Amino acid sequence: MIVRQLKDIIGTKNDVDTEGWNSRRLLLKDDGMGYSVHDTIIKEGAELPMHYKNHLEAVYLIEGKGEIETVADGKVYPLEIGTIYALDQHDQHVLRANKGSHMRMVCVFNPPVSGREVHGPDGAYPADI
Ligand code: 9YT
Repeated sequence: MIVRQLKDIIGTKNDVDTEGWNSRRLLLKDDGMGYSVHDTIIKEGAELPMHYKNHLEAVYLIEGKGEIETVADGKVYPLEIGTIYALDQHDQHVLRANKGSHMRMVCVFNPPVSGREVHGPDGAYPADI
């Protein structure tokens, strides 16, 4: 069994901090679960265009407020605590944290993230690295 605590991940290589988000990877590909689980902070006021062409991602909001826009149809969905969204169509999207509010989200990726990915110019993570 794997037992981990967020406090043991903070400040390690599995704590990935970028301009718009900070992803603490709780479970990764090498853990062998078939998915990865991340505790992610979307920073206050951030606007993040993303397109996970090679992954399915589900995201559950546990702190803060914001919105998500699906690029194909321009629909905007408010995000508040208790909202889950699942990018079941590999939906191209823009994630926004409200001004004055970060968002904290539990993210699950299938296939799992290895921890070595960076977003490409197209907003995707590469497949299976
Ligand atoms: C919610 C989201 O897509 N955030 C970007 C970072 C990503 N979740 C990651 O690698 O943890």
